[in-house]
Amino acid sequence: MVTWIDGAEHALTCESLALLLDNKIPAIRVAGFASPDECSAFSAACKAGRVQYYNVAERIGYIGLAQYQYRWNKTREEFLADVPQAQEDVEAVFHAAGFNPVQRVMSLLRANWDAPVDVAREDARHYFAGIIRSTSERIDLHVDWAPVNAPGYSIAAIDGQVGWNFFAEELLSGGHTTVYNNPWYPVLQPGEIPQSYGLPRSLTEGVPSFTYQATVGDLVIFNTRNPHEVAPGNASPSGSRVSIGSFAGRKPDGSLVLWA
Ligand SMILES: O=C(O)CCC(=O)C(=O)O
Ligand SMILES: [Fe+2]
Repeated sequence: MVTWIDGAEHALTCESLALLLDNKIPAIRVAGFASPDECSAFSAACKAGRVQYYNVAERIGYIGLAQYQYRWNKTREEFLADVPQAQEDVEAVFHAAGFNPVQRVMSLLRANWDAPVDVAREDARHYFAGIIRSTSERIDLHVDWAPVNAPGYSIAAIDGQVGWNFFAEELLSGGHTTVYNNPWYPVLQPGEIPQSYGLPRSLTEGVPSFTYQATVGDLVIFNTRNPHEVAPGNASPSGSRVSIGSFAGRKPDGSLVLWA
């Protein structure tokens, strides 16, 4: 059982990123990742973009795609075929906003990692990285762990997974994220991909937790193999919690691959 060595947010360094991938610290924050002007431009561009909705009870808007939407009913081929459209949809937002948060994150990671950092690939074909989300609803308790969620994909061959999110707009209240230090080791049935969303509270009982605020302009990174959830909140009439994020997994050769 890996335990956090402290309960603090850390600055981004090569050392802190390795500690986070090994689940030894709860989170990394890059304060002031984007300026206030960039945040308002990004948020406005998101709201004007091609927003879709997940098929979960809560109304969570998104632009782009998530690999885990394909895990049960769709093939890897269908996933890869949908990547260009998703890329087009987020690039329209980046263009309207005047900046590309995914490129900025990749530059930051490259400056703080000793091995290659790139978008994940399946042979020569790229995954999609950088899903935009807009909601004031809760995001239920879940884990994101590709070795279990994405068998048969190249991203399954990782030994650590973190997720980054940049927050372009925050709620008036609520909207904080809680991460529970209880890395996921589900009991697996052969050939079955288990449910990883709406997980039981037994996974969080008596478990150390860490809560972060989705502060505008900041980038926050945490280990997504831990169960985590986002609290609902109150938005102003046209307000929302607007974020963009992806996962980063560490391959056995030490390189980092990004996907959403
Ligand atoms: O929006 C957040 O704070 C976390 C979202 C999430 O579940 C993730 O990045 O894996
Ligand atoms: Fe997540």
